[in-house]
Amino acid sequence: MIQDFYQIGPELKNQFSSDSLLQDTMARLLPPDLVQEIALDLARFGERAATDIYQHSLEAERQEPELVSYDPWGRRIDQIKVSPSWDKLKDISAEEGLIAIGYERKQKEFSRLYQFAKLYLFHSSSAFFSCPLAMTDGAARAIELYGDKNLKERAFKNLTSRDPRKFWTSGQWMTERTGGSDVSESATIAKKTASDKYHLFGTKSFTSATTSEMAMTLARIEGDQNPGSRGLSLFYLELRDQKANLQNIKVNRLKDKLGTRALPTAELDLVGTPAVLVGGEGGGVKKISSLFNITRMYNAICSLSATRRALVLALDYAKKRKAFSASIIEHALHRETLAECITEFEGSFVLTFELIRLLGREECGLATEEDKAILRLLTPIAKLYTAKVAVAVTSEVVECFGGAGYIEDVGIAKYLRDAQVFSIWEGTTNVLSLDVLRAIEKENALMPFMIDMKKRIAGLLSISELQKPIASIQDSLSKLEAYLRTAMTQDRDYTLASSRAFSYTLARIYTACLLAEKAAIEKKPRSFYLLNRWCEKGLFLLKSLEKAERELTKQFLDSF
Ligand code: MFK
Repeated sequence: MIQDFYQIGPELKNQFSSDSLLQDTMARLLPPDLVQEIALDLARFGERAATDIYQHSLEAERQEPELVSYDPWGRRIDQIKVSPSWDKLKDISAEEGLIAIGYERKQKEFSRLYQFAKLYLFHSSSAFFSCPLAMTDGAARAIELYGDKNLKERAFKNLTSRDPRKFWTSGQWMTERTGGSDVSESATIAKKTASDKYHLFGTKSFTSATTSEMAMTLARIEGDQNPGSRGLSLFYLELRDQKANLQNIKVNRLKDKLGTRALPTAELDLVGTPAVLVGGEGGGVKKISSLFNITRMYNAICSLSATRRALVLALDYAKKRKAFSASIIEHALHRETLAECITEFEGSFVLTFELIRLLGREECGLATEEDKAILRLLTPIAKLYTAKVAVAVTSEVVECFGGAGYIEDVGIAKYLRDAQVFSIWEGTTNVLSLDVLRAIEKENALMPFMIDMKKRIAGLLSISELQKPIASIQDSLSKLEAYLRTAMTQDRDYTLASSRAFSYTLARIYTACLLAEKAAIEKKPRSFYLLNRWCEKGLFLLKSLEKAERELTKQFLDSF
């Protein structure tokens, strides 16, 4: 008999009301009256993220951006055409205050938590409009810190506007042909025309959000003798003149990317583009780090959003899809697989929201020196960790859907393609691991970080359910201290070669401390279970990479 049988696809629900982790986190980190105040807005927005906003993202992905280089008469116009839905996502971003909330600071130090909760709901239904928003937010922060009166009155106001007619997005143009990691090789030259006015000449090879109104970029002022990144300065530019023509910018092509296909990412030539120096000459990398530290936080929140979206769909499907005479959720092995993914997701969620909590405190002048150092160190840690979780989990979720997951119109495969950008954009895992060392070496961030971990677990041994995981955390902390003592006796390459495992170890132990603290407050069996699972997977991941060991690695690679 031919069976009239069709699989039932997964279903998207209100993205806030169906997310108990987000609701609990808001309740844990915000005062009750504020939670009450914002919960309605989050629930309303969560519904939109599952309905009209989501539909716009699908439409934007169906109609990919296109570069029109010439008009019918052969004039070079370099217009990037995007879908009306992409434009609509921009309007929605303004109306919903997706940037504004963070700068109006009506919720004081909790504004960032509120804003990032909305961004978390938005990202997976935004076709990566979250990427221009990340750079917009970063640009607003850089201008807030380094901009003059003019920039604050013009650019900053537009970047943080709730009015779609006034709202601007910003690009962040750092990457040149020499690469995205080693920015010191940047070759763009700035020729001075008047006091802080310049013209830029060079090539920027990855400029996402090229449809933005403005950009922040790096260039070397003509005649500057400082080598490498020391000689780079930070510039602000507006892409178009009053007639909407590009200002001495040539768009050479749009990138044909693995994912993020609705997002226009271009290669540009700057051929005398007018620009304004921001924050004085030199120190450009330091200044633009205020921007990319924000985009790295967006990377973390968007990684979490994508991870959750994929997991929710996989769970929904697992309840409906039958195989071997039962729903696949009934199969013990499938349950184990999903539980492992959820553990990684929830751990990195707690880690990232702690980072955002600290950001809010810092921007409202409430952070202690220790908080600031921890914020600096947690930024690369959360970015690198959440990105890898997103890639691993979305890959597993494709597998959860079997062959259907591998088919484009089912809509699952794109989560994996899109997730791959998280561990590249705004710094690869290795670049971020080196930034962890930079934070420790330049900002002395390790000591407050270690003290903070110990403080969080102090006294928790008295709770019987926590005895085993706390013992495991303490053991890992002792091993970490032993590693640090050894590292001090070794050469520089020892520290460098270990820096990824070191960063992972910091992520895993710090998260374990946060989960322990949370479990102690909540006293729910589920919270104890999550903590145990997190700890059992392992917290200390470092191994000895002494000179002889590294020599073997070298020979191993040479013989490949
Ligand atoms: C969403 C879809 C996207 C679509 C597709 C996109 C595909 C990907 C395209 C890309 O290319 S993404 C790549 C983007 N690039 C980056 O994120 C930069 C990666 N590289 C780094 O982060 C390097 O580590 C860095 C450029 C920072 C190295 O620069 P330097 O100048 O060799 O480092 P140095 O000398 O250590 O730092 C200069 C100053 O900046 C120091 O301060 P001082 O001048 O006071 O000494 C540092 O402390 C400071 N600094 C560096 N990183 C910092 C920082 N300060 C605070 N926070 C940080 N993160």
